[in-house]
Amino acid sequence: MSTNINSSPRQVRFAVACKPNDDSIVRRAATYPKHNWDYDSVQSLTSKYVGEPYLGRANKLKAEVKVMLEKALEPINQLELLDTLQRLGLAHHFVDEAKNILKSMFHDTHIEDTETKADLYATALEFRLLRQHGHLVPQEVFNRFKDERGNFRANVCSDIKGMLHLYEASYYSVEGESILDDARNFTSKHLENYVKQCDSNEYLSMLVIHTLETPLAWRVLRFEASWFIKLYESQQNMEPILLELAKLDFNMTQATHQEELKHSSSWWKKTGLAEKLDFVRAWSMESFFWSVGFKSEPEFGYFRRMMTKVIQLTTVLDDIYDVYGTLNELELLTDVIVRWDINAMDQLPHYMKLYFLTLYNSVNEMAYDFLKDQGFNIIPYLKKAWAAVSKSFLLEAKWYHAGYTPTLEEYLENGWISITVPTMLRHAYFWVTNPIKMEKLQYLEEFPNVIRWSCIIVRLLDDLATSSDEQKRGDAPKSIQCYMHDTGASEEEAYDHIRNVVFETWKKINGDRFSNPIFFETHTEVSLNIVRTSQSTFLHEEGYEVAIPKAKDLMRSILVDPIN
Ligand code: 0FV
Ligand code: MN
Ligand code: MN
Ligand code: MN
Ligand code: MN
Repeated sequence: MSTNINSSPRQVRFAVACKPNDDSIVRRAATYPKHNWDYDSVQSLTSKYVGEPYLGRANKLKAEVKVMLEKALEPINQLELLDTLQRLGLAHHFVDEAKNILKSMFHDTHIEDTETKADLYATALEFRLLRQHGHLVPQEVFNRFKDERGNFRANVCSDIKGMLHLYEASYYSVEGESILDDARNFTSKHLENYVKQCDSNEYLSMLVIHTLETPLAWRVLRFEASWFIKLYESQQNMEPILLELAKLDFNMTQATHQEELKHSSSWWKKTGLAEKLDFVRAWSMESFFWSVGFKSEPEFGYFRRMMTKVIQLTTVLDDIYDVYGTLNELELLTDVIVRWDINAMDQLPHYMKLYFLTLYNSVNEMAYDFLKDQGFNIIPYLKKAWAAVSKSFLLEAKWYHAGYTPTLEEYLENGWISITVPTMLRHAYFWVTNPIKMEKLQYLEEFPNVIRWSCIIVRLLDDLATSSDEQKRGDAPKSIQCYMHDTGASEEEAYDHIRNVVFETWKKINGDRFSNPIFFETHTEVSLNIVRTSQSTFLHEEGYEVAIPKAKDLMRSILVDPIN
């Protein structure tokens, strides 16, 4: 079959319609590792942590924790409590309390207050929590720990706990903050040395190792909880009330997730796409797991069930464009998706018909739910999301077939869409907002910076993790290759450059925290959690072979095993 990109859609359509099962077509193949979560074991998941008396007990414990927060004697005790609640996965139950405590702390402590006696640990912890909640504490609070020449003092190095918290704090930097850049370089060097000679079974060493792997600012708190609860339990001065609440809350939430997962896995099985399109990544359990990373609280079950469909359907679509489809077929599919027209479907090859009708039915059903609940037709918005992602996929396919390497800038203009995050976020708005607001919808349609930056980071992380496999299999050049082509840099330099762009883009996001009111809205939180889900789970630079076994363990701990 010819792959002339200039043929008119009508001619192409005719050619394909006449030869729906042309065996002479040479197709690429991808060897994605299999995941093997079998349907029956997913369906048989059960948990006892449902309903009373667990609910009653959890509410009682929550009330006790509120009293603890009020009664904490010193600011440092309050800060530690807030930090622990976060890591135990409980922060979302105490949002108002945290807000009030930190607000009054920000008014009390002062910037010019160089007389403060707070040590590095307390200063860094306060700095991190205040910044996280949108209070712009100046980086200069760390000048006290430097000597006249501007270097961190030698005695600081022996304070591992302080160093650890300074390192975590440095991930809240905005562009141009050199004190925090220095702090990160300085602490990471020392902490890495410390790790080489420490006892890796001790509480503090375990925290350091964990943090160097991924800082807290880049972690999904729900995923952090399963790890931290066990560590917390081993600590001498742990608070039994917190431990009990953390376990209970974790297990109750897991029970809710399990029921949703069963729905998602039934939906996927019913589509039949895994058997009919055997070249695709059938990752419905992973898709569900990612949706947990995006928003994990029990009351967002509808969000997760629908988001799973969106993720699984974009993944299949991506495989059609990157692996299986011929350019002619892809032009046809793009045309049908853009038109969102069931009548145009007959012109597609059989496998694309199966895909398109699944997509069409699934998305229209979501729109129907919304019409029923909020009386507003969102099909125009949803179909636009699918049109945009298909067009971005098609452009990459054209680049591949033409052997064309875009500039990094040209690549990213398209790549932030082809990573599929904008499609997810366009749907997400309707599932986390009730009632929706037209002005906000209009505003989000333009993709405000903080959202666009999130998409760019996920694209770059994906390229760092997957582009070497993609280039071997045959795929359009990704950011690494574009940068090498632009600048003549080596592969290693290109990886470094892209990692650095990720870092700088996070700084831009951090900057918005202090100036943009949308920062603390649920939709933006989802957007940042998409970045964190990518960062702390499936995108490993060593590729899927490393990422998948690791993710599998994490998935078990979040979705399958309760904490005893
Ligand atoms: C990326 O696939 C990937 F793993 C997908 C589609 C899932 C997205 C999930 C999240 C953002 C949480 P691949 O590397 O094939 O994508 P590209 O765009 O490089 O083809
Ligand atoms: Mn909870
Ligand atoms: Mn792909
Ligand atoms: Mn792709
Ligand atoms: Mn990729």
